[in-house]
Amino acid sequence: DDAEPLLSRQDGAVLTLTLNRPQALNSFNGALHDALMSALKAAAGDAGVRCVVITGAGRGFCAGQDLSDPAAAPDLTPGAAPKDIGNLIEARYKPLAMLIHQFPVPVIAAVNGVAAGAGANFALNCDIVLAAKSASFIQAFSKIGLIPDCGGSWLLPRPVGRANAMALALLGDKCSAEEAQRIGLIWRCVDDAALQDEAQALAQRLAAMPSKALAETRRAFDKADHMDLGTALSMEGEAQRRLGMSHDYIEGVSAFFAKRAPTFKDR
Ligand code: T3D
Repeated sequence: DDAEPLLSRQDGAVLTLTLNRPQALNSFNGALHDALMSALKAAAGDAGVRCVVITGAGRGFCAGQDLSDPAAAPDLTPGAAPKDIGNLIEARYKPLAMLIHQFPVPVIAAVNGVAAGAGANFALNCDIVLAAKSASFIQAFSKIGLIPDCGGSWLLPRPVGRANAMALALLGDKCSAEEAQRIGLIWRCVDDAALQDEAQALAQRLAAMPSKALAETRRAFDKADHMDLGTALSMEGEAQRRLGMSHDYIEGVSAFFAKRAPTFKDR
């Protein structure tokens, strides 16, 4: 149904991917999943990309799984056999979530409108979530008899605590961007008209920073979640050992003493 389910634009080292199924609030069908995975995989292997911005076309960001996609939707004919949708999670959502989780450069979600179901958790899995004030986040799963997927069980309780996470997931109510910022679910929200410019400015800033260190920071935060302080300190030492041997560290320190802007290139 879509000519181009994903739009792609590169400005310098910033790649912007726009989910482009506005008639269905950019919900995921097979074509969008395929296009997104291949664009992200290509960007991960492209030294010319140092930050990715993901946003949505039209009034929504992403309404999660396209519930009319025959590959995923239940057969609504009375008496029809239930469908195994577990495979869809393994085949589509898990690889997408893991790719972003391990991405070599920062990924920003510029949430321009409603983010529901897997669309909300897809956004929350990005490194920085910037949202328009009119945007919202909905854990829509409970309304259709499912659990939060696309990483929701892992991503939700961490930043907002169990009490907030449980209410969001069980009730499936709309959480406004301002409320999402207040409870720490997202980094911040901005005026609607400023969203794309702010996201691009942030992306250009991150693109000029030492990508390898930024990716190691994400990795360290996630690993430290399961560690005691002593183990975390050792893990930090290992990361500093790796980063200390990198071009970027030498460049960063040289630039500091030379009082000039650094040119980072590791990835
Ligand atoms: O196989 C599996 O299902 C497993 C995978 C699960 C992962 C998941 O993501 S499960 C959760 C799926 N998503 C949802 O349940 C959200 C469904 N959508 C909504 O609840 C509402 O659309 C919103 C709250 C997001 C927005 O409401 P509103 O009033 O602003 O817009 P609307 O009128 O409901 O939607 C606009 C159009 O987009 C509409 O089409 P129409 O009537 O204009 O032709 C609507 O049907 C379509 N649309 C919205 N969400 C989806 C969708 N079409 C297909 N799939 C959707 N998820």
